Amino acid sequence: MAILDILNYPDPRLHTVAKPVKEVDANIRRLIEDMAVTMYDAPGVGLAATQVNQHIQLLIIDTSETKDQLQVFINPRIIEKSGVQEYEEGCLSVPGVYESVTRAEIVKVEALDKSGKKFTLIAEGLLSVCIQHEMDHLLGKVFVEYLSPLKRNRIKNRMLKLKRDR
Ligand code: GNR
Ligand code: NI
Repeated sequence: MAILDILNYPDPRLHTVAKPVKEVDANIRRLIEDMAVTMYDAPGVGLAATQVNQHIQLLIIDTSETKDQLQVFINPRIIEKSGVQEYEEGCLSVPGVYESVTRAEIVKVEALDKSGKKFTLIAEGLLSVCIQHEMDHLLGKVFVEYLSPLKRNRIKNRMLKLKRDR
């Protein structure tokens, strides 16, 4: 098990569109393990493969209080969504930034689990937000792209300055 490096905004690799996973094999299972320790270490409630520079359709989420309820989504598809909710979002790729984003309230998702078995899930609240946030990563989209250009530029410049000063 290894803690992986997380790409930081505005790294252009965060805008890569992820490809479908062809087979849930030992390599994928090792990546899931490494992503899980990386997410729990950060700590975060979700992580997309894109953020660890692996451009495949894989994301993990654990919104439980006890941090022992890992959910794995491979090749996820949103097949229904309804309502709207606003949530103060953060992102491990944009450390220290929390901004309100409007998304669907409820999503119905179809995906493969870590054994390659298809499942369907209806999610609301933080889990729904997380699924949408992580699926955006797989499309090469970071949550700050929902903000105004002014806010986004301020965040971009702050991130670049942080990187310079490191
Ligand atoms: O840890 C995370 N917290 C969070 C809070 C509100 C909305 C979305 C998230 S996801 C984020 C981890 C992350 O960056 N996943 O891509
Ligand atoms: Ni994120």
